[in-house]
Amino acid sequence: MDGRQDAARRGRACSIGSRTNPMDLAALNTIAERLVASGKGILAADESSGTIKKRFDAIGVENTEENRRDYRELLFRCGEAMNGCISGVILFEETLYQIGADGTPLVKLIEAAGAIPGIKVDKGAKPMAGFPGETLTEGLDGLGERLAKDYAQGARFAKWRAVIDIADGLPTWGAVKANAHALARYAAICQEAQIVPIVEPEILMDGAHDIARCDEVTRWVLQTVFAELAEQRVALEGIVLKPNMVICGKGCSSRASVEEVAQRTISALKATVPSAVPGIAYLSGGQSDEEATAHLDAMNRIGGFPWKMTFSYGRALQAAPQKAWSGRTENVTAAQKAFAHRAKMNSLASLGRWDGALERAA
Ligand code: 5MM
Repeated sequence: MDGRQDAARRGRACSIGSRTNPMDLAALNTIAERLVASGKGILAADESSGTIKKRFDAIGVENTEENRRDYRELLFRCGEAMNGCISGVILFEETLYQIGADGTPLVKLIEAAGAIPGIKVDKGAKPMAGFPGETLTEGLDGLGERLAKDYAQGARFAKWRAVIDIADGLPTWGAVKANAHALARYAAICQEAQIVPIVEPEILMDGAHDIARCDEVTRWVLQTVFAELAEQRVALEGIVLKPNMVICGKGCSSRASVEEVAQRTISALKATVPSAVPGIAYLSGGQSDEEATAHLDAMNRIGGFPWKMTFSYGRALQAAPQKAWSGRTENVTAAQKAFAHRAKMNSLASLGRWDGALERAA
């Protein structure tokens, strides 16, 4: 069978193939829509043990289970941020099953604030055999069984992050294709488990590439991801996309304006992301807190796209509260204030109503 016949056969299989599993797409769509509800966005608090160690090292806090619990508990107990601005929280497995200092399961604190608990299910980006300098995200083995337990524990959405690096000769087609395929298999398994998959293909900001190169790679990766999602029969109404913005590499000598980042990101997504997707929730990727907010705000001011556009930030929501907390009980209120401020700023940005003056006033 040649390539064209194979493509035709696949197309037919996709269009006439129907799922035999009892997936409830309307319920998946309801969760996806809630995650991108107006004025709300997602808190990415799913740092794996190695990543949270880096964050704690930076503020002089020992990486113990108790410290991780105390830190995350202070975020989930921050009503000012959680009630009005946060739609869902992505958790590392430990946190989904963790009990707070007073005996309340942390997942109950999130639910009590009206937010949806989610779970990071990938096992990390590992060096990809045969592809020096590139990674493939792993974690598909046993995923269905893990998701059943996570659902019983309260998780209603999941996250899988594929990592794509831009460098000389990178990314390669082999790595883009393999990562997109893994994302699509993950998404199909999640939907079968009645869990909304957040599909996160992250193109890193590391390197000296300019914004045009990021634009080109972002389009290529998103096209490939959506082709794979279609082949794996993932229902787009029941996912949320978590992409990078189209932005210069950190080492690039010329910086793009906020307006250019917003325009290029919108046009790259319009060219590659079907309108059936309910929402886009961006990662911050190492942008400063204020940059991440300004870019989201600029996109929502421009408007004219078919999806909600909001945030799913890790660092851009948490850097300020982590610094304010620094592991001290007496700093909990200050840390919650810092978290509430960033959550409010990003909530306004998701509506295109942020103003830089609000940062200086705070
Ligand atoms: C919060 O960090 C998440 C987990 O990272 P590791 O697997 O490296 O521990 C990460 O996937 C995060 O959700 C995304 O990168 C978005 O976070 P940022 O900080 O880029 O907004």
